Amino acid sequence: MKKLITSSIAMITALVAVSAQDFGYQNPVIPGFHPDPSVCRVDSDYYLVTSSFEFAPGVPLFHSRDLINWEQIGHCLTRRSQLPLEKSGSWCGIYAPTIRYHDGTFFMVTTNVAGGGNFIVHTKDIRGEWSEPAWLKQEGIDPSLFWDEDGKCYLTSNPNDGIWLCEVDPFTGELKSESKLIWEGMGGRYPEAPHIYKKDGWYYLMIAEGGTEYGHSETIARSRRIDGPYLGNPSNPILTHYCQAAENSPIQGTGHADLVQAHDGSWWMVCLAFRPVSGNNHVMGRETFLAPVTWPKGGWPVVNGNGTIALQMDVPTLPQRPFAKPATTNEFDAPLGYEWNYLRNYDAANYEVKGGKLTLTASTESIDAEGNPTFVGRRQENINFAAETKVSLNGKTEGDEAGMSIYMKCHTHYDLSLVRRKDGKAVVRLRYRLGEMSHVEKEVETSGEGVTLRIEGAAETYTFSFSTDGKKFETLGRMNTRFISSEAGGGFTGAYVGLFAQKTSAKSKAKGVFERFSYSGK
Ligand code: 6LW
Repeated sequence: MKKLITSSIAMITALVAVSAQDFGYQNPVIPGFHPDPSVCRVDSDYYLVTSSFEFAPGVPLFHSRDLINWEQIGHCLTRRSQLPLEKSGSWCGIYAPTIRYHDGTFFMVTTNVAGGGNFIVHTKDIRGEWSEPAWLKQEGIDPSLFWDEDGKCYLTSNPNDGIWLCEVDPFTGELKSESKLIWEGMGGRYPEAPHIYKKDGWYYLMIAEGGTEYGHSETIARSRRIDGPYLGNPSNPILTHYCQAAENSPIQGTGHADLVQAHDGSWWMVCLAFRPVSGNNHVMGRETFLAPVTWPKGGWPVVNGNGTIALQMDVPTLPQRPFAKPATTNEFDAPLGYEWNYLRNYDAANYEVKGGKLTLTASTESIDAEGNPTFVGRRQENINFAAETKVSLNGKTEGDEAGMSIYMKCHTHYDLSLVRRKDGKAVVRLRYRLGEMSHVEKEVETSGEGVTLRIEGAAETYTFSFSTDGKKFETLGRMNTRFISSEAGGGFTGAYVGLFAQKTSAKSKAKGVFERFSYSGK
């Protein structure tokens, strides 16, 4: 009897310990275009970075206290000297970063493809500015850093379709040893995203294979010496949705992962994946997901039991510590938050937030080209959402334009805008740019003053409508999500809801005046 009572008490205690707050979470943990996540821990604080390609500032930086709830606290690359993006389209610019903390300093290593290659920046103040780049001579993408117990720092990246290692000075970028090929993976194409971890006397080398698409997977090897030989895990891959168990999963393309040991000793993995919306198409780019990992002493890590993940994760978690939810409406009464991004080497003088208005000075560089248009946008984070803004077109020259766009990349976007026509009239216009095709779907005459534009997103379509009194909306058209998907348009990025202003005449002084902006996921 005594035994029964004792075990009942133990059971109740266990149930209380795993309270609602320590169990279950929703994937993706960072929704919207946030690929190539890398994570590090400082005591019970976690920091995560993702890639940013042609967008500026570069490398979004997040903070969490439970690995589930993330708050953006800035960007690592905020200055032109750290982020030359003149040649960057959505296949180029800033690729996969790695973040690490060593001896009181944070390090972030990444690649500027077509803009100088691999480099490291560092800071002691995670909420402050990062250093100037220390450029690295080892090529390949997806650089990562690892400090061994003797204090030596090692760089890995993937030149020539293999994982190469060398010793590096993380402050100067000087390579202190010859680069050595240490693993070529399990035979999947594109061995990349290497990270080294040390545990129980083994060096573990985890990489991604298969490319960032449906065959994406995560594999792992280990060695007693940092420079190999590395032997693959017989149970590879440790994460993939390219398998029968995940054939019908709403999550696909899992891979490009990083591991972290939490402050309670548990292991976790962050990885990228995408959510196909209509058939085999995804529009939000690759997003950041979280999975629990069991890693027995002397053994191999196992990701969420069977190497797959779900949207609803019914697993024990760290004590959950959410942040306040961001407001859905921006009244433009404060500087734009970190969720707003610009394109390439944007001209800051073209953007003004003042007196409840965002004023965009139109540029002759159009959002259809890989230049520096006047564009500022935030990510589409939900399959179903509504975005709204009120805009006036301040310009009387033919070709003046200001509006809101579903922007995937310069050759892939749907635009709902106010445009000044040749006859001097202002119209609200729905247009698409899809590859070589540019087409005006519909135009309706308006005053060009105080027009509310609305875009609603759903799995299959975007619906574009406008209102002149803010109450009665007229639908201009519906566009298929499929045509702007990564599968159709290419590129490494994901959909933004963007505000823009452009002009065709250099003499025009056109501006787009936006009075508020709202985005809400459904
Ligand atoms: C990333 C690499 C990848 O650097 O895509 O195919 C690149 N996988 O790991 C851009 O995200």
